[in-house]
Amino acid sequence: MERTLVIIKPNAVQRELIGDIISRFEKRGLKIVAMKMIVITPELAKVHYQEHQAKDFYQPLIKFITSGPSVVIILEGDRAIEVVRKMCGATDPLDADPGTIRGDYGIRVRQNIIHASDSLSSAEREIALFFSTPELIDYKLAARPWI
Ligand code: IDP
Ligand code: MG
Repeated sequence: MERTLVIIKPNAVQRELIGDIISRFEKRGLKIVAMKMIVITPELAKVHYQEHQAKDFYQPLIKFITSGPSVVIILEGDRAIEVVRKMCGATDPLDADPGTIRGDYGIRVRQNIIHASDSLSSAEREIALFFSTPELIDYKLAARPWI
């Protein structure tokens, strides 16, 4: 069972898409292990997006991701990292297939609605960055065997 980190970005919160996005993950059979609303600090954003430090979109990206509340979620499920990335769609919403989150709600690459971890190592790094161990909730979902 894998875990992945999702961030519902500030523009999706402002557009009142939180419920819709979370609903997609619940319906798919992914389990919410942790969830909170936070305003991401510039310090945290810089570490989270450190791989993009040299890119021309880095500074505007940091400004955007810290511009208002985000919702940060840990999802758990079989091959959760790949499943959630597929549900998000391509990085540029213009390339994202209809039916994906970015393909349905996004139009601009910076404001592409959602972040999802792209590998096992990123997921582990990002989960540790945004959550402390006691924030991860250990519980059973009754419908699990039916997923
Ligand atoms: P990902 O979110 O699909 O993993 P990355 O390449 O890791 O895509 O880029 C991180 C984030 O940086 C994207 O989600 C998007 O918000 C932003 N971004 C990526 N490429 C561009 C660009 O060319 N212009 C502006 N923003 C970009
Ligand atoms: Mg990425």
